[in-house]
Amino acid sequence: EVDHLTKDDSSLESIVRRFQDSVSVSKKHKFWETQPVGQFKDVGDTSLSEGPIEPPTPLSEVKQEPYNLPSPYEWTTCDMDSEESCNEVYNLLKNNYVEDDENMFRFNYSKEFLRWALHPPGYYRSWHIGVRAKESKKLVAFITGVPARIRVRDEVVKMAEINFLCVHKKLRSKRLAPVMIKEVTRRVHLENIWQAAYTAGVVLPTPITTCQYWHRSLNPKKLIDVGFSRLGPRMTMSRTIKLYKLPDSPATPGFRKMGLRDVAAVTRLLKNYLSQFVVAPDFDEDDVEHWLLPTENVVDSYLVESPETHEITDFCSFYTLPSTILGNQNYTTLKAAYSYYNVATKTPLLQLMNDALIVAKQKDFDVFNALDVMHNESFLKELKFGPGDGQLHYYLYNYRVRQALRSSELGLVLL
Ligand code: MYA
Repeated sequence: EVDHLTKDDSSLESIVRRFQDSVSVSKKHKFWETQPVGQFKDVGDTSLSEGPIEPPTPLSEVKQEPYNLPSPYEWTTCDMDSEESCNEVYNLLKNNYVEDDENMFRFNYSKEFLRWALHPPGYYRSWHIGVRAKESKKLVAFITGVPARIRVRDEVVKMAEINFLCVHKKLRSKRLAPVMIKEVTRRVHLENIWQAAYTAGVVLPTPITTCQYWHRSLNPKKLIDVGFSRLGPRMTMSRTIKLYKLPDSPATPGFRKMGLRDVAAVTRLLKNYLSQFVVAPDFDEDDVEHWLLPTENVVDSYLVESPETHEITDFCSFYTLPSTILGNQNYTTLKAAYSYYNVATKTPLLQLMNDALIVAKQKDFDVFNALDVMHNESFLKELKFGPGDGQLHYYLYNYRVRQALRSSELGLVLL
């Protein structure tokens, strides 16, 4: 599986993958060809206008019963407040979710993270969908949606963000995924929502943009030992450790953790910053409180409060997503921080992000990852990030964008 867990670029493999992606536009997509998404045949057709591909249908015309599953399986709604359901989901994903191209690492989203990701303001429990084996009652597949307002140019559109699509390894290639996608679509429609946003490591019809992950080593020795990165040419371990060394504490005066009292100021900063991107979330204070207020081992946010004026001028954040290291004698877990939303109005973005690296190092992360979205390109190389070996494609469902965006025109980070 090629998906959005990437590690340092290993050039031959990534050349092969880029070649495969370039021919994949001619591949048949028996399912995706039937869906209201931009089709490969329409790429470059400027007569097609931007916006919804299909109009909404009256709610009474939305199918009232769930789609049929193959007879050994049944639908279940996963209540993430229940310790037992949350454990089942956690274990399904821990053992069957996204791996890198070479199957060395697998995402290991924590239970606290899953609860946070699935319980934003206005969430629907009915959008947390599981599939069980009827006989054993074992959870064998999962898909989720959460509501979001996403702006595309001047239009704010109610959407579902679809994530955590997972089919047990033993049940792959049986066309379960299309049934799950249709079922989540049906349940989103029942709430009178007709658009969705999602990301995937695979090429499907048709990405609105394609991003690359970049990785900044914080614990280079471990990263090399577990095969996440390699010693560069003409580099020794001790030179490598020195190269990635960081100061013990942040440099910017007034740099501190975000608190509840900062929600209004951070919302203002973020709204203003995100308004420049073609596609970005439309966050209100409730969203900011949920998505950006620090939650231990889930999301970290820092800001700069001017020591003189007490004005809040800059903001940075990252989320915690460890990966299981598959088959290593010495280590079981890779601790990774993922850059989330960052806004610099006074402190240079480079300095702000260097401070983010410093606090991530203090918190014992092994690596800091960032996509080349928003203004991230301006600090990646200088702060010694290296390009990853996989790509992340962004998609919208039932919404056409006239032309693919540059990754720097995207203001959206999905978990
Ligand atoms: S991305 C993360 C996806 N998960 C993983 O990579 C975990 C490991 N892999 C698996 O668990 C399975 O391989 C999955 C596929 C479940 C991915 N997004 O059942 P199949 C198409 C969309 O025989 P399996 C995330 O969570 C594939 O092209 N479609 O295959 C966002 C083919 O269709 P077509 C995908 O390998 C998810 C069909 O499925 C993906 O057993 C967003 C094959 O089905 C993928 N990542 O299972 C979902 N992978 O023939 C879309 C394969 O046409 C949401 N496929 O090429 C759309 C919006 C819905 C809401 C709308 C509301 C209005």
